[in-house]
Amino acid sequence: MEIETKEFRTSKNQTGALTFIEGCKDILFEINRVYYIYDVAPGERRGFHAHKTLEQYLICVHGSCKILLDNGMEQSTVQLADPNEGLYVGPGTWREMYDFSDGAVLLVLASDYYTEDDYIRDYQAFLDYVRNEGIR
Ligand code: T46
Repeated sequence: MEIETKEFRTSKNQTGALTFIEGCKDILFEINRVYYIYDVAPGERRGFHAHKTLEQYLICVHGSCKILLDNGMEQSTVQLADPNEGLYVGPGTWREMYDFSDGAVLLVLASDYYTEDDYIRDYQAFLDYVRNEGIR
């Protein structure tokens, strides 16, 4: 399946690095929520859901982690290990996050507020959803 990553603009010099992300320029959806995942214990796996409408960019701003994406027909795995790389995850995509390195921080820019109604947390329900909605 097609994976959409984006390299955000970064200023680097001898004093360090600074990555910047601007609404409407770098991210085409309106950013309504930011959250971050950290302190993930070794071997833990998170996610196991899809969203009906939510769009997100996932950025591992410290350390590394892997993301499994599944569109109901195909799966792909991406390693995020660069703080200026964003992975787009759109609606109708099952995701699992795993292999978090020690101290990893996964930052997420989301198009909407949190609502449990937007989640599909059962894999068979996800398969039915993408087939019925004609997403894939
Ligand atoms: C996603 C992946 C990448 C809130 O109350 N507000 C929030 O904004 C979020 C994101 C979560 N929560 C609550 C819901 C659960 O009781 O925090 C708890 C943990 O959430 P969840 O188990 O959904 O976390 P992950 O890491 O499995 O998934 C999260 C996002 O929920 C999800 O949208 O795409 O990160």
